[in-house]
Amino acid sequence: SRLLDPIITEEGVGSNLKVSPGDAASIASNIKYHAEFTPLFSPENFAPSKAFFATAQSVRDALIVNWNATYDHCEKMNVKQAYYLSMEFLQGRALLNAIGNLELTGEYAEALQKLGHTLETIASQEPDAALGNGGLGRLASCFLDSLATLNYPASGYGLRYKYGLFKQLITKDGQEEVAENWLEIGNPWEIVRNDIAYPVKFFGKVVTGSDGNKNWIGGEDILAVAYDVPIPGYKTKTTISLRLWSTKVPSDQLDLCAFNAGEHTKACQAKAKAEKICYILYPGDESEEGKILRLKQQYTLCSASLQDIISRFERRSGGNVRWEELPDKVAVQMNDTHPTLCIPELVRILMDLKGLEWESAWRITQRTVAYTNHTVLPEALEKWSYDLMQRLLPRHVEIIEMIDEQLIGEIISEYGTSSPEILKKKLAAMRILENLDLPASVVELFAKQNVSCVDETVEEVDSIVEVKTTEKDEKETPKKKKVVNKEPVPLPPKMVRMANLSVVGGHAVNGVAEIHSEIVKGEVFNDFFQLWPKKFQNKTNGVTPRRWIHFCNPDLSAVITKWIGTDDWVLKTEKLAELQKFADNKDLHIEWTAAKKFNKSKVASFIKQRTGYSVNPDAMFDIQVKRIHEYKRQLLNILGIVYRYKKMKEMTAAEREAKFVPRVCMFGGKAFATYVQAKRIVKFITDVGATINHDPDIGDLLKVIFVPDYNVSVAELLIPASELSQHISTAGMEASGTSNMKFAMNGCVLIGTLDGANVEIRQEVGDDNFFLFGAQAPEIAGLRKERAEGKFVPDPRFEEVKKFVRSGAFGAHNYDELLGSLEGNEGFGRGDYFLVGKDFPSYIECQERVDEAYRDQKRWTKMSILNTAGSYKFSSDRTIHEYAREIWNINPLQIN
Ligand code: HBZ
Repeated sequence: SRLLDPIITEEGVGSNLKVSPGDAASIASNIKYHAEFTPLFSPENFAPSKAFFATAQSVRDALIVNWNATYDHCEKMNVKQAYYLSMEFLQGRALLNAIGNLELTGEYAEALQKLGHTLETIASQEPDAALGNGGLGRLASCFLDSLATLNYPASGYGLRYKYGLFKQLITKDGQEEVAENWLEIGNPWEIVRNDIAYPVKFFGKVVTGSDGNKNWIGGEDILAVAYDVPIPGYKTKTTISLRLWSTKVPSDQLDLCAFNAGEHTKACQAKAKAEKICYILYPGDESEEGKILRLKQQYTLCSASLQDIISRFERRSGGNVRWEELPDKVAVQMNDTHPTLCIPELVRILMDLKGLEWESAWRITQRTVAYTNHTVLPEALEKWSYDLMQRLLPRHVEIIEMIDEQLIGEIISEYGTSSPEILKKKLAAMRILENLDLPASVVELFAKQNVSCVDETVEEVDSIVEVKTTEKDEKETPKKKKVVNKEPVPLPPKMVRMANLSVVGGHAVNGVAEIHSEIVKGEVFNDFFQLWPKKFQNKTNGVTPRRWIHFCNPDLSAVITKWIGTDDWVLKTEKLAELQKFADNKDLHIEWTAAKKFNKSKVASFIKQRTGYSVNPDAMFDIQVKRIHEYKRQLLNILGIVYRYKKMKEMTAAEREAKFVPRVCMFGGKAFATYVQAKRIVKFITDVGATINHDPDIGDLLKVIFVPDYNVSVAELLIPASELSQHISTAGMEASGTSNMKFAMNGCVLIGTLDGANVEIRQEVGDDNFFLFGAQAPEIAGLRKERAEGKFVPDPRFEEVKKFVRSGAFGAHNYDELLGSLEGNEGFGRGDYFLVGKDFPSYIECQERVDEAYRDQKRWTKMSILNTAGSYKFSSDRTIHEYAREIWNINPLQIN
């Protein structure tokens, strides 16, 4: 078995310098060795970028030993293993994390010093691995860190995108996107495994053999090749794998005749087609081509990973494969619906390739797979066109039809046929296939009872059309609008509902914070919850305390360790609670504020260098960093700032200084490239900043900074320096949020709504240490209705702010479309779906309470300490233990 999976590297073979031993001198010589023996690099050419590469390779040597040992041990023990399937892993940089986990930070710093560099400069050379969009991808990366640290037998599967998330430039027009070629200098962490490659098919057709077996033939064939990345645990040998698939054409498919005849483009067509699958993270999917590409990506991930998992299972079964035991050895976790094709793919492999009957294939699949939901926004629940999917994956659609039929049977047996109207509603809500004919038996049943099979709500004269809240974006909340449609009503499109398929095909479904899991049960999947209440669980998200406090905030970590008396808290975060008893201690206050101040000064220099603005590190650092989205309400934040600015302008200098605490308000985050309204918000923030930051009346009292190109590395810098952070989504819309946890851990006080994990954070840190405002989730539907009926009376301060913006205070730009989103339904009005106007008064009043609290630095420092002390629940170690026990049924496996 050693030959099949373990990692054999070329560089180290036969060299006694292969593995970094623990002291600085040998580390330095190992780094030099790599610099010398890597093409293009030499010890003479020891510029920082080369030094980074050689350093990373020397770290990788050390990791490989543990990596192989971990793999061998799992192979030998043949225990149940978890596989985390995700289209996104937002890894960020790896160097400091790896040497920190190996406990070699000091030694590496010293070694690099001997070579004329600082560890900090060398680490900053590493490009961020940004194979994700935001919270969902970063959660996957935190989970890998915890899995390795806690010695769980597990690994991650994803795609190796050549271009990750775009680089964001901020120009006078707002956000501009530029492709980020993160692999340009090569990736020292990955190992290409040409020995591990699986065929993946698209299109083609299904034929039934003489034995009755289904064969999927023809179409396009590609190969998925494994690239392995080591994930070291903290203070443990366990080093697990992140296996990323890259696509290529099978070698026999180069059209040699065409090539030799000079038709080079034609000859390379198949190659280009195969390779483009892994070209970019989240290709735009408005066009048909874009949709096909995204679906190809999803299927590649599912198919290659499952083939890999199955072949490992077969190998470890040693010639005695008992398929019923697959769920005793394998747990597959689907990170949202993007890997849902795992379900029909596993059924296909079991039935068509391994010869199982439908019943057992289906039972095994259900016991193996589980699904995590990350959103309640209905428009983000993935659906695919049935016709498109049937073309691309004809056999999978047949299997999905079988699953749908089985589900229909279960619904009928649960609800009976005595109330056909209820049954009809249940079928419409729960079926996987939307707008597809019911099986003949059900049609007959309804016919007998005189119930129409057609959904009358769609047949009514006025058809319902979906009006997107912005011109293009798919992911936004559509508003239903009635329009008179004289044309014959087109047939509603046939769709495959991936979320329903995930709920039906998985044995567990979980939300990512308590409030979110309740909404999942009570609203999003309520019909399924009624049918299978035991399937539904909550797993509140968490973040790794290694990256998100210990490594990114070494100064505060040292203070914590000193006061708790041990650095155990990095693994046992419940020990952070011990800080509570020192929350009033003067000496701790001095050390705590000094650490924060140091981090703030670093951020001030960074801001100067990135934006040209000078900010005062003594001002309050108020930060909102996250994807730009209307529901996250960056607009509420910036309008609050505009209100503050207007009030300042109306006062004398003395009044201003007496009333307001100096603040640096920072924003960061990327808008989806086609999300027009989000891009308008970015532009507006930068316009407001350009005015305020140059206003001599205001000086250091208020600065507004948009930090360009927010990513994991920028977060690692900003979060430790933050004092107030904003998590102000419309209640009920943010599934969890995870940056809120990182901020709290780093002693930042939160201002927020009762949404996502804010609810639990507030519970843990205490009501007095959290600034709460805004409408609550159960009120939201009623408030929207009130607005739609024209009954909402906006606060005069909200009207005042909009008027001020429209008066040209921030330039002559026309903000009608932006501000219209917050107003009625006429003209640019879009009805303020996210209730910015409703929450505005309570938000600005809450901000006044923030100022008051900050003025009392003793009180503020205490709040800061109590946030760190109360954040222990939000370690991803806790989350992973819960998944392991309650969903995966796996146990830690310590290697010696
Ligand atoms: O997942 C986020 C949630 O918004 C956030 O509340 C939660 O904390 C986090 C982790 O559970 N969701 C995302 O980040 N979602 C995506 O990035 C996404 C990506 C591709 C899609 C849809 C959503 O097609």
